[in-house]
Amino acid sequence: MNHTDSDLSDAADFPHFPPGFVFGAATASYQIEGAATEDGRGPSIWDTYSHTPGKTHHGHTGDVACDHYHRYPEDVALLRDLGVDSYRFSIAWPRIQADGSGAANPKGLDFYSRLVDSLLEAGIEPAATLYHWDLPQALEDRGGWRVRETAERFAEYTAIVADHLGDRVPRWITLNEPWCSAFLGYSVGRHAPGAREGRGALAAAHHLLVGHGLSMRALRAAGVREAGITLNLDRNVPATESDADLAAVVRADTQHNLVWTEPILAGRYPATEEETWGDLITGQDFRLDGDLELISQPLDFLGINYYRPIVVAAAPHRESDPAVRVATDNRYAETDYPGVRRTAMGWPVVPDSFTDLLVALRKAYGDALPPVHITENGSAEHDVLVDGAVHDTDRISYLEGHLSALRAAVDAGVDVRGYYLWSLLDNFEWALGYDKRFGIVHVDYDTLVRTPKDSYAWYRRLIAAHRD
Ligand code: IFM
Repeated sequence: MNHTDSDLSDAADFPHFPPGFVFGAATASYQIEGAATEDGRGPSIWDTYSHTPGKTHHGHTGDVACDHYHRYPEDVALLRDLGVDSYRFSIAWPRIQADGSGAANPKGLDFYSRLVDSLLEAGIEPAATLYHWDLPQALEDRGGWRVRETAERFAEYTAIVADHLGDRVPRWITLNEPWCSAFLGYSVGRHAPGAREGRGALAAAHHLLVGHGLSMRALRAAGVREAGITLNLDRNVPATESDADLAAVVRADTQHNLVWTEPILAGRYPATEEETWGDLITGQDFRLDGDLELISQPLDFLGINYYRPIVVAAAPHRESDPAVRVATDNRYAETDYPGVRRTAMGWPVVPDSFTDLLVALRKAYGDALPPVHITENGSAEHDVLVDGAVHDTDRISYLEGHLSALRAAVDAGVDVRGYYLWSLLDNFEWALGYDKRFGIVHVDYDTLVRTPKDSYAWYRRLIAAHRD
């Protein structure tokens, strides 16, 4: 360690959580693993997308990433020294089934088996996400999430993995942030597979929900301890109190939040979907009888990823582009949060909105809201590595603010059971490549050397303060 713990704020200042609260750190397969063509891994939509010229920052790909596939023992040692209770990672579907169907690839299963065993040896509970966006390309070639078959294949893949690891992995997450898969992937086109469609994106959203339901069934059949889903829910704030801006917030809430929370938590489609999507959602043929029952089966927990609020303002409607209408309707825009610091992503730092989001969710769903795990929260900052140290005070202050805000939500009656910091390592930030650093451990992408940042020591002390 290149810093002293005494450089950092006192444990008495740390936000405190109830006994049993889970502290964790999170990563995802394509963002850290590398080894993209090794041991029978097939191509995913992110391999295709990142290798397509112009799609990612400087053409970056996940071919090597943090080389976690080979260096996982070092990363598990970092987690052990950090003192986390749990580590959230994702499983790359194309390592298990190269083309998304059929027999399992034993080498792919072995990798996750070794990872899980080494976590357990280090006293860390594994938390596995089954889908963090790396869809086998072969399934995309057959329609991807636009078609129900992908949801059915996802259930088969879930069964294989749960059969193999279900006895050792206590916490399972079906999907990570289906909003990004459906809308960034099939409507805005900024994520793989890079499609720009209207109805296709809405069909993808529905089939992701169906895939979640089928995957939950497979996890139950395998007898896993806890199963849930992770949503990136937005706190949409109106730019003004004008009717137009308030109506834009209703649409933004529908497009980002209600499209998931209504079917999953309440077993219904959003009442505001027609005013939001108009003829794109009416008369659709992808919803089948029984789907809502499947999608709304009870969860053991709801995972929530939260980073920033969004200011929503009515903006001119571009009828000509149904793809954009689906995800954003082009009627809301992110406007400035004056006087607020922004992270390296340009995201405003407003911790109170984290409390507001959680309290509003509890109010909206009452006892139908299952216990919550914050499965991601963190910030990308303009880190500099000097003399073997990264003094990332901005990240520490972001984390301090958001953990205090989380504590306020707990005090307000939201049943929050855990917090997973995003991210353990600097990693491949999707279309932004390696330009944005979210890690509490710095990764030198030339040498792959890991260097814990000051935020790592801060988080370690916070966790230790809960053990006393
Ligand atoms: O890096 C991503 C992660 O894969 C999903 N949630 C948001 C993070 C930061 O953008």
